[in-house]
Amino acid sequence: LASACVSESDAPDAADDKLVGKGTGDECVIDSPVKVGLVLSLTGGAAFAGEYQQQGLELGFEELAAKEGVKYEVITEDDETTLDVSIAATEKLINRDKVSVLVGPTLSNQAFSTFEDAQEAGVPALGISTTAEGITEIGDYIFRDSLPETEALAASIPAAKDALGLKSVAILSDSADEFTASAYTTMIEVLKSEGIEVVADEKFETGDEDFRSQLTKVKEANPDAVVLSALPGATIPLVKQARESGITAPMIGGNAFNSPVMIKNLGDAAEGLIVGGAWSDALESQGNAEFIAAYTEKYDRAPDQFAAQAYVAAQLIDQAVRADCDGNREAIKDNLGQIMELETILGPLSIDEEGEVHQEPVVQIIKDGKFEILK
Ligand code: 1QQ
Repeated sequence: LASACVSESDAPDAADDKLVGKGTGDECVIDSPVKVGLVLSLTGGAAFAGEYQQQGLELGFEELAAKEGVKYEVITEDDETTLDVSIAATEKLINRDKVSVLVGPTLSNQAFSTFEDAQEAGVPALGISTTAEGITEIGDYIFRDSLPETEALAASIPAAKDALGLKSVAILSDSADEFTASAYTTMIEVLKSEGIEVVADEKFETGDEDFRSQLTKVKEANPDAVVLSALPGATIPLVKQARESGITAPMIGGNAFNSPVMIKNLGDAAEGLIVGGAWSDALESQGNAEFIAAYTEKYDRAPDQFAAQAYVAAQLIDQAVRADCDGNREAIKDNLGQIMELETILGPLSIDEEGEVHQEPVVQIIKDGKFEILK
């Protein structure tokens, strides 16, 4: 039985012939533009990341437009940080626009549904910020260039342990979101293997605004640090209320912390926050300085990790298209799973046949209002 709202289009690769070109690699020439569909949270709770992603992708595809031979038509949909809208946007891009490849959605929470639909329709989908465990297991059409939380936390928690001499922590986690719930499971595993005791383990739900009852328990437990699994909507009031209630312990966060939005909104309360991630402006990776300069010039603000991962997505798609000089869904799917040690602004990056990304994590700490590399 076909899924309720997404069925494979009657002529999935209607423009097949036109999307197969002559030559390979840099000499590749494809006559029709390759259609790329973006599903991003441009409004709502995850817009803190979605806006940076849109700009990173725009810059990436703009630079590709200057290269000969392959043109891209980018179609952008805002999923409003809502599951229903994300599903409908994905369906439109697949069936109406007949895109060759999807990028996004912003949140794992949406991806666990929309990637199922992409898989069923046979459309390759590239996650750029979806970090939950199990994303790429959805199927062979699903890829990501976003370092999974299992890797990021496996780097950040030991680094925090070394830097702070951690023996005990309190965990505060959002149990309603797929990404934060998944990250929670990883945190428990990593803390256990590091021999760090969990002295308080408190839950809340996406949208909660008052964390005082949980924070009272955290304060009583007197941990060496607080580990947080939350989206920014909760993180900002939560960290503020923690500091107001007299909790001074350092905080360790997940992928949602890799954002200047945290620093802007938390001010002094952001100091000392530790987070593992995929990118830093201090990373001496190939092209990073040029990327930062071009982005800052164009958008009048510095890029963040979400912009960097989005920018790399354009490069990965171009690599996959040019590999066989073929802009169709099947060719992109086959070649995205064979990216080997590509030099990117995230450092050397590979994507394996399972669609999983491999790269070095970076652990950062917020000091004097700026991200600094801890490890
Ligand atoms: C996910 C995430 C979010 C924090 C991205 C904005 O990592 O949902 O997987």
